[in-house]
Amino acid sequence: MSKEGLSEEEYLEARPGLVRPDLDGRPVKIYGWVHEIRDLGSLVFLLLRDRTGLCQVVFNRSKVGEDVRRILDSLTRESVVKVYGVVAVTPQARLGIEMKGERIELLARAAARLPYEVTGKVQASMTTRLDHRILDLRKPENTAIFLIADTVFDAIREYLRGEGFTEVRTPKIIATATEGGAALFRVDYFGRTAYLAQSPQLYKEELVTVFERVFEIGPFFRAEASHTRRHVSEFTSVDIEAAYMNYEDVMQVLERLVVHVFKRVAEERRGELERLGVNLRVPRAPFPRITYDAALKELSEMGHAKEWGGDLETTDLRLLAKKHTGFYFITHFPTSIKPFYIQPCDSNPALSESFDLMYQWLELASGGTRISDKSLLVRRLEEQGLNPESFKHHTAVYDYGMPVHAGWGLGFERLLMVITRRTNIRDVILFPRDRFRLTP
Ligand code: AMO
Repeated sequence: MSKEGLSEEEYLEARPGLVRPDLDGRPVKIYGWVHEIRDLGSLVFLLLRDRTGLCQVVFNRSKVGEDVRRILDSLTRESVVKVYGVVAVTPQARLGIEMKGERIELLARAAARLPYEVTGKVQASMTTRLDHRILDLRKPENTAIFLIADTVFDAIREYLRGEGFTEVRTPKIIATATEGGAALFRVDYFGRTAYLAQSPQLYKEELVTVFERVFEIGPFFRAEASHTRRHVSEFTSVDIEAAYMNYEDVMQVLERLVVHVFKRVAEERRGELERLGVNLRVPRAPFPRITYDAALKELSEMGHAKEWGGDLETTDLRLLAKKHTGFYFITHFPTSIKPFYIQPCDSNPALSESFDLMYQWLELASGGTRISDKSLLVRRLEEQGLNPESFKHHTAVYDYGMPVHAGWGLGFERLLMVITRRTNIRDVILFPRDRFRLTP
């Protein structure tokens, strides 16, 4: 049956990835980018793409008008078109379904020669991919990563709000370092030296004296000299801080949050996970916990004895990951390798009420109970060679009623790497910034 002559309203508005068998026989109209063109002379196959996925449209040259043929003859990949046609379940087609094209409108023409192959038929290096990131992001599997990210953001907010946390924004231009001075970016701030914030640490602690439970999802900056697959200069941190909680309480918030995020992604992003070839298994809380001391013992049993007191290096973590294949916590790090604000254990002040959340060998988060006693905080600043005077605005808050509190910072992109099974953090950042990359 020819559908020619149908009015605009008679075509159902559809999306390329949502042209499904239930629409069989229906006249539909879709917008999309031209992903591929296969011209067989009498038949022209277009693959149209938008964020929902791909749809094949087949035009029979002998059955369409001269205006349609003219557009098809000069069509370029990545042009934006609107296509009208009838859905047909077609078992022999790659996607099992296609549209029999009737009309096409050219909405935006793309250049005939593009600097990058969106179909992914040509393997591209990470450098080439990032140089042409907008085109790279159009690859269906890359689009899928960021659709999943959108759900992760939403699930994090939903979970934390449900637990009584208030979302806050803290300054990104600051006067003093919180996580150690080496990794700071300097900014010329009207003739004074300022820095880009590495973490909302001190602000989030201060804010528990107002809101009790706060969280922030925001960009933070680290002048990382090391060029690795898990470090960038600008990353997104999910931070929480809660009054009347200790490290164990906030570890529970963290593991439940991770489970909630995985559940929502598994439920709502099935198509995107499929595009990525990921079979997402929702982890179960509680996650295993091992102490720093136990980790050293495990390492020693693996023939890799380590002196007590040093940080766990990548080689150590890779060894631990042989045994710890999912999420797990490492707790009670030596106080000396933790930031000044972390609470030493009462029973043994050489150890601290601290933890890292790990996935295999990747560190995802760190946190702990914070010092809530002013004199101890000042002493810890001094012990770490920091000048308490530079922190006077912060330490003053401890004179205004500072409850016990705890919190953590979770690397959003690292969590996204685990969910999407990407091994390079640059894959999960729209426009990554690292030591060698400032554009695009
Ligand atoms: P930390 O410095 O461990 O802790 O950072 C917290 C988490 O942020 C992520 N992260 C990074 N991700 C990508 N690139 C980087 N350069 C980078 N640096 C850190 C990691 C890391 O586990 N204030 C404390 C948190 C707290 O105690 O609340 C802090 O910033 O996933």
